[in-house]
Amino acid sequence: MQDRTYTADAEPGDDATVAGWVHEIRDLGGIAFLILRDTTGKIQIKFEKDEMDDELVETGLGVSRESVVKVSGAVEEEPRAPTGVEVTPESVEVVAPADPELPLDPSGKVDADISTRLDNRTLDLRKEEVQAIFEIRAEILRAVREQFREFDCTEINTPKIVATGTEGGTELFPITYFGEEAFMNQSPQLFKQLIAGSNVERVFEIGPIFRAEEHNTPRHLNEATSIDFEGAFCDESDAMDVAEGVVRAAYEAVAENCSEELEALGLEEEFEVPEEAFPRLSYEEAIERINATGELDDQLVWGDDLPTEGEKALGEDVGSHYFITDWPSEIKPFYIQDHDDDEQLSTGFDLMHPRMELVSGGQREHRHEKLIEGFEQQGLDPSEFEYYTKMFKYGMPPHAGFGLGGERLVMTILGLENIREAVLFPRDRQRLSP
Ligand code: ATP
Ligand code: AMO
Repeated sequence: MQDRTYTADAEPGDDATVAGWVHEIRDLGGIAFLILRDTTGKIQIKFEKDEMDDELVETGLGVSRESVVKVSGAVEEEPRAPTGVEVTPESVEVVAPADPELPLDPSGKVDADISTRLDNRTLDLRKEEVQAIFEIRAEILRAVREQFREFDCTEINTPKIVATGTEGGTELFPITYFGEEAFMNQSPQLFKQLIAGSNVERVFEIGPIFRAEEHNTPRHLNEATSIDFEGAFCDESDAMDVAEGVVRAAYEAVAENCSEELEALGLEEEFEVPEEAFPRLSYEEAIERINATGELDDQLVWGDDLPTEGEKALGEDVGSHYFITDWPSEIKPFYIQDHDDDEQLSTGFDLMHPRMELVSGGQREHRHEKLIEGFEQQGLDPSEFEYYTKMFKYGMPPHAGFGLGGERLVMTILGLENIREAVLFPRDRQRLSP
């Protein structure tokens, strides 16, 4: 908008036009204040009833909360104003009135449940602390991109409409593609491998994944943002180094560039960048340590997947991010390579935050024959994946990679209770709009 000054830039001595939402009107009798809010903050507009044009006062004080107004006037220093300055208006224009009945109170004085908030995201985002989450999310994604570039990776975009699934454990969303059965992609897994096997070698992607998981938990979405890495001539240990580097870069960027947002969230004191290297525990050590906590009713035995309560107990025991390596081959997908000296043991790893899993990855099976065997062992028909497997006949280097859940990263960095807080318009079993 022309001729508009952000509230944060309005300096004493300026003649400014500010525009934004009516945050609050405080009428003290002879004097009244309209607090106007925009993306940069708030500013006080002063109305002295006896000294100002009646129509101007009526417009300025008669407007409903959350209406959009445009105010022109002189900016003056005023120590009693919340930001130390105030505007004495010469004109007030109501640009867009708001219905006095609001479904949600953006001033935050009245709490709203998550469902009401998600139904009215525009109003919800007018709250400073909600906006802060999404500013921080944007900063995290910027830092992650930059870190991948420092790791010599090329950003790629792979299709989201696909012919086959890859992540056996979760369900697919089917769609019809010109009369043929197709699916929403669960992971860029096969595509990122196909590109790592070209001269591009090191790639990353930040994009949506779709999983028809029927459970309703605070840490699962049906549409999530996956941060994927794949690198040729890498092994699982290299992939773990990249995952750790990317997660650390995200924390560092928040500490460096988001102090105002952390303050809005009340986290400025407690926020910490992880200092120590993330320890690497083998799966075997992990189950021993979980069993030793005594938190589970039934002891875990080799081959069990880790139950949520087990992950929680281990997270409390370790007290920081940590990796779990050397998982049993049978609970990792076909594309993960086994160790040469022990076929029961895979190169798969997870990176855990004390609260939950953040990353899965591993070294990939790059030998054509072994890959075909892996499909068969997992009950998949390799002929359906020929577009993928055939490239393993034309010079496929050893390679490794991982997938990091973007919302889980934001959620764990900020200590959010519910993953839906980290997505503007979450998709879950109950929610398809907005
Ligand atoms: P992946 O599915 O790739 O292994 P993930 O992080 O999604 O990664 P988990 O979070 O371990 O995997 O997903 C399965 C877990 O979800 C199980 O450990 C199970 O205990 C838990 N779970 C499933 N349904 C529910 C539910 N209704 N409430 C709480 N936890 C659940
Ligand atoms: P995985 O299935 O473990 O691995 O997914 C990787 C990471 O993505 C996040 N994630 C989710 N976040 C929110 N809601 C969901 N429903 C959801 N599902 C997954 C988690 C998880 O750790 N192809 C492999 C990765 C690889 O090996 O490169 C994969 O998709 O943070």
